[in-house]
Amino acid sequence: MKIQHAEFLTSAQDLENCPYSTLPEFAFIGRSNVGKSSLINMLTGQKGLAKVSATPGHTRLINFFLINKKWHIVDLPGYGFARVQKEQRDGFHDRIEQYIAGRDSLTCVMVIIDASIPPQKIDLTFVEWLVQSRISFSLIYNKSDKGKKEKIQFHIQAFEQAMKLFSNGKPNTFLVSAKDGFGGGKLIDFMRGYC
Ligand SMILES: Nc1nc2c(ncn2[C@@H]2O[C@H](COP(=O)(O)OP(=O)(O)OP(=O)(O)O)[C@@H](O)[C@H]2O)c(=O)[nH]1
Ligand SMILES: [Mg+2]
Repeated sequence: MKIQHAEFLTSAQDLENCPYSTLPEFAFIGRSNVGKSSLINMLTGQKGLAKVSATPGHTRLINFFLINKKWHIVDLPGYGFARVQKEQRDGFHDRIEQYIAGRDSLTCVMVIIDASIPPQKIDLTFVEWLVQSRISFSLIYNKSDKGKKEKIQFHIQAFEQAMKLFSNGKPNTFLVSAKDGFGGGKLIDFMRGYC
């Protein structure tokens, strides 16, 4: 199933300034440069919808997109960008955490993981926080086009293994590539299932 209609709605600095909504909402989050914005463009079929950058830390605001006039995708700033000043970085984290923990219409947090590299501590720490906070999330392994299939599978298994230290359950997982479109249909179907 494809997305027929997608439009940029608005940007917000923090939870307080997010638009009032009762529509189901899916927030895309992950390390800087993991491909959150690229993934949104791939899913919507609109290359320039979310801003993609070669410079990590590009997305600074909470960006809202209206999908098929029925649900929202939200592009969040990436976490763990070392070149952003520490004070500013912590501010980012606070604002993102407040949005995730406090947004009533948030249906599912879509955690984007780079499957082309081994598990990163910062991703595991974030996922652990979601588990402890009892926030509903899915894992989206991106960049499946980058490297051999065996290596990608090895990284995914290692991530799942590491998660066992703090979680009994197994979240929904998806393997995708924002670059070549792999897995996009399944991800859209999953989100549409809530709408
Ligand atoms: N090979 C490959 N490259 C990708 C994929 N997804 C994104 N990229 C590249 O990764 C870089 C970062 O992509 P963005 O979409 O800007 O990443 P982001 O997570 O939104 O980054 P921030 O907004 O800085 O947090 C770009 O150069 C993309 O072209 C993918 O699936 N495969
Ligand atoms: Mg981005």
